[in-house]
Amino acid sequence: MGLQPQGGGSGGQKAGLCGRKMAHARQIASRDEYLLNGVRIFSQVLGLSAQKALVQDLRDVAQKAPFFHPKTARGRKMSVQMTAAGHFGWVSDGKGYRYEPRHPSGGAWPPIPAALLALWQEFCPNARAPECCLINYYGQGARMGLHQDRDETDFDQPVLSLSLGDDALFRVGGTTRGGPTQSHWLRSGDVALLDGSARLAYHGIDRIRFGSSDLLSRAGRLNITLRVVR
Ligand code: MD3
Ligand code: FE
Repeated sequence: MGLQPQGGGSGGQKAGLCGRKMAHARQIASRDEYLLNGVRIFSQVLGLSAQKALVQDLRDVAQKAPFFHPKTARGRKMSVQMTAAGHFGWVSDGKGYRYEPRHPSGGAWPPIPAALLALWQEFCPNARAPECCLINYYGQGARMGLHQDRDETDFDQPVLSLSLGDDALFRVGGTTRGGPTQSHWLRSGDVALLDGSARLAYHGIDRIRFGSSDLLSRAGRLNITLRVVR
């Protein structure tokens, strides 16, 4: 699979909700690659059986390291639930945002599932090994506001994202707040690669089409991000 943008296709504006103009991602290959403000999206990388196997791996992770609701900087509960695998997980509590070698309950995080390490090898062959596999769960009404990921040390290392379960409206802007954004529906099995200048792009999840997929036993969406954090 070619990882370089392949050109072609033209940008377009479509009327979004409330008649507002919504900028859509530019399709950069015949069918399966999109570019949103430098974020590359590879659609349908994982087939159904690979997705099902991964969901089981993630269930095993969540059994050892249960999901929790992190707190926002203002001390409110985030709507997204999180857990992690690998040497570090991301935690957010009264002491702020940071990567920690232990789950809030005190135990080490479980190892990163092998299938995810293989995906990292395929998409990020020149990067260091991932040290964190962050797992986000979006239930009904959960969303994630526009933010940058800056708690890692080396922004030259990529972040790889995998979507599982319900469709999600993903939004990407530039590296400063308030600029134009582009949106794209992520589906189960899609991969997003965040590297280069896009590594520090503002991004978020506006909404979930709750119940759109039956991959998970309860409706909702899982997003997996693999990260180098030190
Ligand atoms: C663009 N997660 O965990 S994944 C996050 O779908 C996060 O759960 C969203 O934003 C989710 O921090 C979006 C795609 C993603 C992940 C990391 C990025 C896009 C990114 C880092 C830099 C730029
Ligand atoms: Fe993020």
